[in-house]
Amino acid sequence: MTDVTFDAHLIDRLRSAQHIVVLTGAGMSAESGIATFRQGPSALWTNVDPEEVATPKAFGRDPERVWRWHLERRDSMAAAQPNPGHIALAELEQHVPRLTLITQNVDGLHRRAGSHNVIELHGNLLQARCATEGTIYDTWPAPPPLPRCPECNALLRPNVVWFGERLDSALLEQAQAASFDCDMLIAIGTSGLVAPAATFPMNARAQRALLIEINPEKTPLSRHVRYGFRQPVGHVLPALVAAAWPPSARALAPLGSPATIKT
Ligand code: BV8
Repeated sequence: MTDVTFDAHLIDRLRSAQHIVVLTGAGMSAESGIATFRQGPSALWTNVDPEEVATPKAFGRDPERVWRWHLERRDSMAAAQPNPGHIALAELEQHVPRLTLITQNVDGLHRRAGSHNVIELHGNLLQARCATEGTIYDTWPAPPPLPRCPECNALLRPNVVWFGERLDSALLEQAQAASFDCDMLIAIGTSGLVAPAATFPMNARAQRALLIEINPEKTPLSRHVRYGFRQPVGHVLPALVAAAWPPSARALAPLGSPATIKT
């Protein structure tokens, strides 16, 4: 992988940012061994139709199949570890006055890496929710064949947002407000195809925030960003944070000096 270089303007903007929004998608967790949705032979939607496993209708039609598909992903997420990209984001949060991390991912890895201000826009697959009362459970009885709510005996469902389902309105409002307020938005590991998450970078652009994308592939967002890094997040983000806030006790290089990190 080639060295990553960052120009002085980007480093200055990062160091002086007052509110950074970070939007992450499945690519953020790819280096933790968790499958993405749309890219390559192991991509989830290459091997199953989302209409069969990721909609309320699918759950009504065949809850056992929906649970089997989700439990397989949940087990891989529970076994996964945060990667250097997750860890760099947690470090970035410590350096800036305010960082809002909006994730489409349901693997819980941002919080496990130490990020605090995390909006889990599409829920958390390590939790289950009562399909009737909405009570959320961090643990639940193994599906015998289907897990049921200990309170009301209704079916439990994975605590994620399926296609065609509304997002939690409070989380959505929080994410939208952040995207209109930030002075920088970094989109990481998302194909930018799913609404309403895909609208946040455009909100940021509308109020002249600096747009950055970290994704080995181009996306519909790519033509709008000021800086596009076509490499894996685990390679780019730790280098970017180290370039802006060198880990040694050395005094920070004077503002305006370029930084190249050998990685
Ligand atoms: C709603 C559940 C309204 C959790 C998910 C027609 C046009 C436009 C919109 C629609 C439409 N028809 C329907 C809609 C709305 C629909 C939608 O947007 N559909 C799309 C597909 C067209 N949206 C919804 O249904 C949402 N709800 O709108 O409700 C409503 C109003 C009133 C009443 C009722 C309803 C709900 C959307 C949430 C769906 N749930 N997941 C889970 O199980 O995971 S979506 C799923 O795909 C993910 O959660 C994620 O959000 C989404 C996008 O995937 P990405 O995260 O971007 O992942 P992907 O694989 O696509 O891309 C990965 C990227 O990473 C790639 O670019 C790759 O290059 C890159 N990468 C790989 N490795 C790395 C890397 N990058 C960096 N480093 C690496 N190492």
